[in-house]
Amino acid sequence: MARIASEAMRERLKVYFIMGSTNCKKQPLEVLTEAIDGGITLFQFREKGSGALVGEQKYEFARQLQNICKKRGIPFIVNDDVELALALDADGVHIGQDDEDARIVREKIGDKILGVSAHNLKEAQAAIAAGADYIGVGPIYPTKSKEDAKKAQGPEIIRFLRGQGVDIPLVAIGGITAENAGEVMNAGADGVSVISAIASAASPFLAAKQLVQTVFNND
Ligand code: 3NM
Repeated sequence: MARIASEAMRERLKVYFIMGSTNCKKQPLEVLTEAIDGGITLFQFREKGSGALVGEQKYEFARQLQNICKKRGIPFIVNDDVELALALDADGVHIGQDDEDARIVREKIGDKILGVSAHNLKEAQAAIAAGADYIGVGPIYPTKSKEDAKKAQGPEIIRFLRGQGVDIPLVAIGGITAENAGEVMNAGADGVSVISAIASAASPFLAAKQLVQTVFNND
């Protein structure tokens, strides 16, 4: 299998849902199913925070989520845990700046999708050089979903990176909702990624659908 083409990656990033067991109000498998029904284009399994599953339980939970994604044709990305991604033969891995070096992860995962979080131009350029397929840029707005989140930078960070010639597929993250997704897209993002806007919604289906409508209308 070859590396994902840039244009296909941009399409997949449009509405990127991220979730783990600690983020959900309802049964997580139901939340993911509703999000897919609502039109999400990519999924990331991110099992973090207090009460997060570990070991065999984490593996089993990931496998169940992956099965749902497989049935519905949604690529399944694993946050941080390269060994889990390889064990499950996931579609890709997403790593942050504090995780394993992106070059080493690229070597380990071959042609699978590699996403890297970047917060400034230097990190974005390093991620590109290391072989990232996309970068995640954030936090755009204040977020409660990440314990060690940095200061919110606003959509301007995306406009700045694009202005500096960063043309890799780029997804924005942090505090994004259906209300502010339009301005994030207008700033030059290929898509938005969200945890709470979908995982904490009373109706993950409706929440995903609203995001999809906003993002595709602002494309
Ligand atoms: N990474 P919500 S912000 C997982 O800035 C994550 O890199 C961020 O959750 C970064 O959509 C974030 O609920 C949390 O704000 C996003």
